Amino acid sequence: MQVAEPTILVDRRAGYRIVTLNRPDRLNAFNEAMHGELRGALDDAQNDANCRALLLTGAGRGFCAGQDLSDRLARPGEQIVLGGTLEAHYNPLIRKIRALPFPVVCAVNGVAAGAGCNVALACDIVLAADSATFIQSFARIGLIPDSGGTWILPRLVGMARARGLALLADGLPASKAEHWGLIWKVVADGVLVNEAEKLCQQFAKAPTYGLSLIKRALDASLTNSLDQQLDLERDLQRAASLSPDYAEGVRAFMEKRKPDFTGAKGKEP
Ligand code: T3D
Repeated sequence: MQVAEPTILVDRRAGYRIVTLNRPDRLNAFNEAMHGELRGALDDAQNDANCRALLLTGAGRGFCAGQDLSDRLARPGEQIVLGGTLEAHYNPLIRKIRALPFPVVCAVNGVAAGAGCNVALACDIVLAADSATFIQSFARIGLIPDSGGTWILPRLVGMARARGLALLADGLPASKAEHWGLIWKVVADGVLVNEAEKLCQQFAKAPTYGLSLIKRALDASLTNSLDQQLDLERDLQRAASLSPDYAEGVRAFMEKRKPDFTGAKGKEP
């Protein structure tokens, strides 16, 4: 009996995990198995108290080409109706990435198309190899940008560019993606994973609980009024100040040494 290749590879490192989408002959397009294995990998990372960052990347020459279209080819007389798969797979995935209580670094190693592009953009820090491209390819097959695309694009690059990307569905080279503010940084192809790992190593020693609150505050700011956001900052800053890392950060500053953060959440006094 032939054993199926895992569609997700997980590499455990000190303080972080590397999760690799592993269907390289399909440019890591999503099928049901990959959704399930990715969900499991993200849950495991969240349940591991020693995991303080996650690096998401793709095997082979692409990052992810979105939905595997070979699973969407209608037979004569059959109609493929979408909506349910977003509810079951893509929407929970995007929500999960945004809610993970540590930074998610995406290393976009090649083409990121369709939902693959929007999964990358849901991550906290997006690094891209010089040769990578970002494509909102949905309109090429009569669909709309999903996996949060219609929400994140205008927020990252403004409405004019969001409309161009979504309606024209042209590939955006990594250098232009950086210039437009779609991603954090472009790096040379050969150093991509190394650079992404350096960030994860930094995050593995960071005040993780505080970083999780930063993620929450920034996400909430996208819909909150200033008044609501000031109230939220008050509440989250209170929570941050209860963490042992805050006391350690101040102590280390006063003692002119590097802080030794545990990443832990604090307790009510
Ligand atoms: O359906 C739902 O559940 C709703 C959710 C939808 C979310 C979505 O993501 S919809 C959008 C789906 N994705 C696409 O439309 C992208 C399709 N792919 C492409 O347009 C191109 O492959 C790329 C622009 C990404 C890259 O082009 P290129 O020329 O570098 O590579 P290629 O030759 O097209 O692809 C290489 C192989 O990967 C090729 O297989 P082969 O000929 O070597 O056997 C190709 O068929 C395969 N591949 C690439 N993308 C997909 C795919 N196979 C299945 N599904 C794909 N999405």
